[in-house]
Amino acid sequence: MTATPGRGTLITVAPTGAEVDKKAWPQLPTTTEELVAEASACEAAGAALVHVHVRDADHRPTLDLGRLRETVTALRESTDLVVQLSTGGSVHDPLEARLKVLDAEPDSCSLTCGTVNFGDDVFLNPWHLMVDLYRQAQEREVVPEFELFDLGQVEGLRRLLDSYGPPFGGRVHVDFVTGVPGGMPGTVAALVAGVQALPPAVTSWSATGIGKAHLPVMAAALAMGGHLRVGMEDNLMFARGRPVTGNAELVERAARLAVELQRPPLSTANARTLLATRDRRTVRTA
Ligand code: KMH
Ligand code: ZN
Repeated sequence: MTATPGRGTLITVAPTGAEVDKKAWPQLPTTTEELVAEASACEAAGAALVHVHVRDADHRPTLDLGRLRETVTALRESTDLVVQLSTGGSVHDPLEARLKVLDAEPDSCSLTCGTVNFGDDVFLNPWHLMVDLYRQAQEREVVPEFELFDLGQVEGLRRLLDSYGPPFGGRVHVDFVTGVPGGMPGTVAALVAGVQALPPAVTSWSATGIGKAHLPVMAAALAMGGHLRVGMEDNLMFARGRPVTGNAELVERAARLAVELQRPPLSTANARTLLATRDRRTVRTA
C-alpha cells in the first residue's frame, strides 16, 4: 500500500554514512554492488529516497567524483529511488570537495544549516559554504534537503531562505538529525521544539534519531505528521542486544509503523512530487 503525498510517509534510507567501520560491520553496504542491492531491497520495503555516502576501495569514506557519478548512475539504472548525495561527507573532508559533489548531478543533496559538535569532532558548515552549496543547487536544479542537527540551525535555514529565495522546485524539505553527541538530543521534546520553530516556508520535514533515539524519534515523527529517515548511517541496532542484519529490515519496520498509523509509505513517484525534484531518470531496459 502506498499513499498520495499529502497523506503518506516519505521513508528515506541512509544506508552507509561516513562513520561506520566496514570491518566492524561487514553488512554495511560500501561497494557499488552492495549499495545498489541494498537500495533495491529498501525500495521494495518502502523507501523512496536514498541518502548516499560513498566509500573507496578500502571501504573508507570518499568524495571522489568518479565514484559519486558511477554510484548515481548505478542507482538510477537499478532503482527508481530519489538519489540524494551527501554534501556533508565526513568531518575530515575539505569544504571544496564537499561543494564538488553537485557535479555528480544527483536529484537531491543534503545541506546542513550550521556547524555542530560531532562527538569528539566538529562538523563544519560555515555560512559561506551553506550559501555556495545553496546557490549551486539552485542553478543546477538540485533539490536540497536541509539537515538540522541543532535547534539553532533553524535560524540558518531561515536566513538562507530569506537571503536567497526558495530552492529549485519551490518545496522546502527539512530533516532533523537528532541524537548526535553535541547536537540536539533525540527526544520528543527537542523534536517538538524544532518543528514548532520551523519557518512557514517549510513544506515537509522528516526526522531520524541516532542510536537509541531511533525508535522514539520515529514514533514521534510519525505521530506529528513528519516523515522518516532510517538506516545504518544512523543506527546499528535493531533492538537491545540485536545488531541490524542490514538496512532493509529498518525500512520494513518503519513502513509497518507508517501503515499502522494510517500514513503508508510514499511511492517514489509521490516522493518526487512531494520534493519537486527534476526528473533525471534514464530509461531502464530491464
Ligand atoms: N557524516 C557527517 C559528518 C550529511 O550527510 O549531509 C555529516 C553527515 C551529514 O552525514
Ligand atoms: Zn549523511
